[in-house]
Amino acid sequence: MTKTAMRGALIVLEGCDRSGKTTQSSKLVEALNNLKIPAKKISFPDRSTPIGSIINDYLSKKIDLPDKSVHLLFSANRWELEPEIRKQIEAGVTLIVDRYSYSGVVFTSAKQSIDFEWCCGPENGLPKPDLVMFLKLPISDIIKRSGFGDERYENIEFQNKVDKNYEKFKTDNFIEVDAAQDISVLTKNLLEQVVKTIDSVKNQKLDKLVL
Ligand code: 2DT
Repeated sequence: MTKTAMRGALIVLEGCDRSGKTTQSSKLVEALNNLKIPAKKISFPDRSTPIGSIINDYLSKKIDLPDKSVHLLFSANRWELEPEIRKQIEAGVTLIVDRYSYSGVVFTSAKQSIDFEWCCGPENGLPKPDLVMFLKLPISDIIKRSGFGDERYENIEFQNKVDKNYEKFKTDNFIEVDAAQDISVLTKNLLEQVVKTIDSVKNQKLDKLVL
């Protein structure tokens, strides 16, 4: 990266299952590209890698794994993409990330007897998102959305715990957005935040995550 080049932003969408993250991240990339802003989408877990394939087997209940071991696999799945994330951001590409370290921590720590602090450890040092948008939807709405119940973790009791755990992350660059809005209105509102962030971080260094 030359001294004058501007970096892209690292933007994360978080929320409970079926809150609309995947739809919105695709729509955001499309909207940014329409504005001639280079942007790409990535998703965690990335099920296309060897580690991601084990995670996929675990989520689809083909295999069982000890809780701490699967937590470390989710984290390793992010670390295996870390060089690519840095490369893209430095090349001026904005990345819209569907789930990140926050999902890692809130899901594992919703399990019994797994300490929140322990869950944060392996995430520290990853690229720090410039903005995290938490798509908030009442659990009663989430369970009505199609597909809920097919994979591991997709039950009301667990999603309630996950929802509560997200509260622990609400700091300055972690904002909550009402996900019950009309899809295109929601995209417009998210896009506004993303464009503002891209502009405000373009000359800043990409930080390291500390949870
Ligand atoms: P998707 O339905 O979004 O593919 O997520 N999960 C995800 C974790 O437990 N730890 C993590 O680090 C990540 C990224 C959340 C699949 C499920 O995997 C959970 C739901």
